[in-house]
Amino acid sequence: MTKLTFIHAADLHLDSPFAGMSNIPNRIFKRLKESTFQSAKNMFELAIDREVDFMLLSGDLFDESNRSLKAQLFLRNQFLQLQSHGIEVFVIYGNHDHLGGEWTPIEWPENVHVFLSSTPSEQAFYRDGQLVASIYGFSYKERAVHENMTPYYEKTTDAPYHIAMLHGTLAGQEGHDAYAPFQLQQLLARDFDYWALGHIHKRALLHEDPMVIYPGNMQGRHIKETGEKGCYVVYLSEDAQRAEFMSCSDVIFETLIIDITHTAHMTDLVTLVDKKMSGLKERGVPHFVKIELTGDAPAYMELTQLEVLEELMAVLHEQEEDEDLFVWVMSIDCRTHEDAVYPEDSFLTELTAEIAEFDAYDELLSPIKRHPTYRKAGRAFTKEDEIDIKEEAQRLLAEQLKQL
Ligand SMILES: [Mn+2]
Repeated sequence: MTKLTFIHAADLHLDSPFAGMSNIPNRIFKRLKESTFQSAKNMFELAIDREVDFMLLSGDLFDESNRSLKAQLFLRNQFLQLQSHGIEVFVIYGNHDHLGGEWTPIEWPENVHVFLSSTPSEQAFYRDGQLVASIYGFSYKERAVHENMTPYYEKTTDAPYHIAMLHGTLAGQEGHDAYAPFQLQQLLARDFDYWALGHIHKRALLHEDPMVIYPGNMQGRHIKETGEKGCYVVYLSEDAQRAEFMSCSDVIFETLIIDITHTAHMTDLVTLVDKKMSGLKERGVPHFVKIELTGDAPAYMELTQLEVLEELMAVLHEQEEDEDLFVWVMSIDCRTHEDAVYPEDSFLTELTAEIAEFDAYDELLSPIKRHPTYRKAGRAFTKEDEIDIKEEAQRLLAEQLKQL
């Protein structure tokens, strides 16, 4: 049986606006704004480098359903590059780039195969005139697809390999819109050779034989999407299967947890923070970091006003002059000794429960939603946003309680 080599990626979210981060200086923001393109470029170069047979893009190639022209032209150019190297591309669209959106379409080159059906259909991959793989997939015809689509995946050819593409949610994943939900066992029961998933932004190898993989997104876009992001290079043969993760991130988000128990002065703390930041720089990739100071609060900290941390942040920002390699601090939080200082545990428990139950976002946001600025520039909150907001509220309330 022949061998197959391909790249599996998803959730490129090209041309993400990074709207919430536009307060950072222009030279830094520019790098961030281009990062969804650069990370994708890194992947396309990898495909050519590894001489893969084809590439699978499992949905959310575009961030917005109106698909910016910039993003489309970028992809077209990249696809043309692949074409000149004889590499084919198979594409499904997800909830972000669903087919119900309005955009000015451009033509894809002939090596690009898009699944436009709203239930899985088959497209063939030939090598030297021989059918080598059947690839199956569907695209979202509107933003929300709530149906479990796994029963519709059927092997319809006698190809040596059958590969399924699916943009959807593994049942029980918190914080993601539960589109096209499925259970792992349901996928396995379809008896495919590989499941190329998309939608969940954290990469995960759900199963090894056959491989079922979420590659995660290509580029972290906020502080919750930490670490290296990228794609998988997959090798299939009759008796072996292997998937290799390759980082493609152009910038990396990271949380730096720094234990300050043994610092005696503010200068020790600054030295410690500097050391951690230099460590990140050694990776050779720009970073955006959130710093959390933990441990037992040293004596000098008790006299330290929180504004000093703001000042420290400003000092750290001034050090970052190189726009090709920087560590940009987004926040410094002091979390020393946190759980010991809640005044009344039972009260806090009740408060936490109350927050967890809250779901009246629509009601709360309706005055804002009527505002013309929001209508022009705002976007709907996702489940993920709602969880973030809750967590932040919880943290702020706990901090307030500490001061009582
Ligand atoms: Mn998605």
